[in-house]
Amino acid sequence: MPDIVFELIKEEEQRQKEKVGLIPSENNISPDVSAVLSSCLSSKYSEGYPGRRYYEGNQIVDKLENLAIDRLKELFQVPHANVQAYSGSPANAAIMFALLEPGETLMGLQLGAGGHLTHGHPKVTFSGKYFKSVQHGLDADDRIDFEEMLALAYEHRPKMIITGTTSYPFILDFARFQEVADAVGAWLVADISHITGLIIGGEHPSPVPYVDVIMSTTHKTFRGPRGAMILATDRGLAKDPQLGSKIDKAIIPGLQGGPHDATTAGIALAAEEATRPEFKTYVRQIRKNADTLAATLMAEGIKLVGNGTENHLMVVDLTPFSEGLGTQAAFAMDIAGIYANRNVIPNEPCSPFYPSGLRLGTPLVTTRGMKEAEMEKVGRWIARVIDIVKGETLPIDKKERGPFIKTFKQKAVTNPELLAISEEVKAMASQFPLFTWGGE
Ligand code: DSN
Repeated sequence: MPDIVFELIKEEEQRQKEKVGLIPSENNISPDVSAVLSSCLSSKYSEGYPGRRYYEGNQIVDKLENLAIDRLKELFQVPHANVQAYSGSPANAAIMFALLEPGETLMGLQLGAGGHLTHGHPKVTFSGKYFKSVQHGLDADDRIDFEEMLALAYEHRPKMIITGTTSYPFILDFARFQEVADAVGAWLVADISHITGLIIGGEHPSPVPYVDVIMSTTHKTFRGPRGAMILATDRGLAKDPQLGSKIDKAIIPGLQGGPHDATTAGIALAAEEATRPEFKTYVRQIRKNADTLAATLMAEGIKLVGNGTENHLMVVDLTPFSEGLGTQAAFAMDIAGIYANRNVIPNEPCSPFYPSGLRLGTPLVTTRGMKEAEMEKVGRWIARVIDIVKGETLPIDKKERGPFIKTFKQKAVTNPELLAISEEVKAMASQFPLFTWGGE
């Protein structure tokens, strides 16, 4: 009799097949990468780096790690790559550990403006607690305010500026970040986790000529296993020839123990997959799907931050209906078969826990083989869900919010209109496999 774990995995697979996943940071890996992840490599220990391990028996693992490193160096045209960080947050911690002393100044984009927790979010994160954090924001058009950023940089003289976003729907202008960093002599780090695949596929400009260090998770648009890469550029090594070695030492012995060798091999394979012509087609389709979804939502009267998207994601601004509607809308969408995440909007009027927005992205649905026609349907379903929940206004009294959401959820799970949409979504989504090369 199979263990309950296998039953639950089957259930999860069914859930993924029947629903439409719009979380912009999620993607499905190829069957080959999946096979690598469950291979014998996951049993090995290999602390250290190729050729200098603390454990024996790493002859093959050394070859695999060198392969991953060489493929990434070739793909991004950079002189140094590290593939051992367990994921994006530890990788950002390693870069800071390598280049900053505790108490030195770090600058990053505010979380509410589309930045990431590890980019110096104050008080609650290591990046905001152990370093002096300066956070920059957006202009009146919800785009990065480079004038404000430059003024803050002159005032606070950060030793490191980290660029990168998790809910910013526009192209990042790395040349402008470089101008700010150079004006104050700061290290410039680009966290491209969300847009790596777009960069490889030519749908977003590359940061390589402009920045010193690049960090990316490997499981978002890169479509590999859950992990991270840290790359040092020629520009970075020209500033400090020890940059690569400082990053490697920050990973081990600085922060981590043994690397996850199956992940390393999966990154090597994903790097090869990303060189194939079909990856370019896939990435182009991510963009087409994002444009179509954005256009459909706006045609249905739904407001988007920045009135659209220039990348793989968009942020719905629900404030024309009600402030703090994100939780209700995201929950109701899930009941209707479309899962995404609630998100803050620029100048969030409510709170990060009860935000006023939704974040939607197209990398995963594009991997499943969905195209413009499906995005139009998905956009119309989302509009119907929002229409159903738009009157579910969050109480002003903070004490009443928890009980209100609890009651709302109890009602939503049996809401016949949401359940009717979920049947339509299921009929459509079930026709698509979990993985295709996408866009062909
Ligand atoms: N969890 C990632 C995202 O959803 O964007 C960032 O860490």
